[in-house]
Amino acid sequence: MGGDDFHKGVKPSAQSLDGSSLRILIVHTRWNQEIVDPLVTGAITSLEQQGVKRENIVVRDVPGAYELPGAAQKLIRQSQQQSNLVSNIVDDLLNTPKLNDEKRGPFDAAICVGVLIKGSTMHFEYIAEAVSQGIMRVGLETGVPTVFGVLTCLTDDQAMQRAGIGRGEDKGHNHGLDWGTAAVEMALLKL
Ligand code: DLZ
Repeated sequence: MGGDDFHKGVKPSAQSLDGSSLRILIVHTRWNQEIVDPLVTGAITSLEQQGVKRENIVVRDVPGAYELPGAAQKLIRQSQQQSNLVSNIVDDLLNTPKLNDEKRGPFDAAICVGVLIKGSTMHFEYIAEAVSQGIMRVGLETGVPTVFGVLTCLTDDQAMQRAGIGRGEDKGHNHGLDWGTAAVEMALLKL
């Protein structure tokens, strides 16, 4: 490990990823929004690179990271109660304008995006623990892969580097790009 051939971070999947049939949820925080925004943009960019149509990416925001698991679970459950067929019939009856390829129905994956930055109290530890456990539970309990897109950083600079907006010459790497790819890979996972 650590030699020239060491690949830091995630290696691309050997599986070919075609996200063109997928519907993806992104829930992000408004806390630390200057850092969250590029992460969300990164996630959307990589979803689109894997073929997900922009109209099938639903983006919602919540106040802070603590709210991410509850919001993701609520929106996923709502989507699981929507049927493509019924929504289409209702849309037709109400004459609701609809984008061409827009899908309805259950989300195939979700991405929770937030940035926790350690302060001088224990708040960070409590929120980070609750949010990471909460997001894991959402995925397992709903059966919808839910990506942990939450940075847990000790400084602003660490967070900015991981959003690709570092202050120095090296802007770092936007982890949102990896989260979009992870969502598509997990949504398409099968035997
Ligand atoms: C309260 C709080 C603090 C101190 N720090 C952050 C943070 O760094 N990132 C974040 O997303 N949210 C933070 N919050 C807000 C909590 O996540 C939550 O929104 C409030 O405690 C209300 O439940």
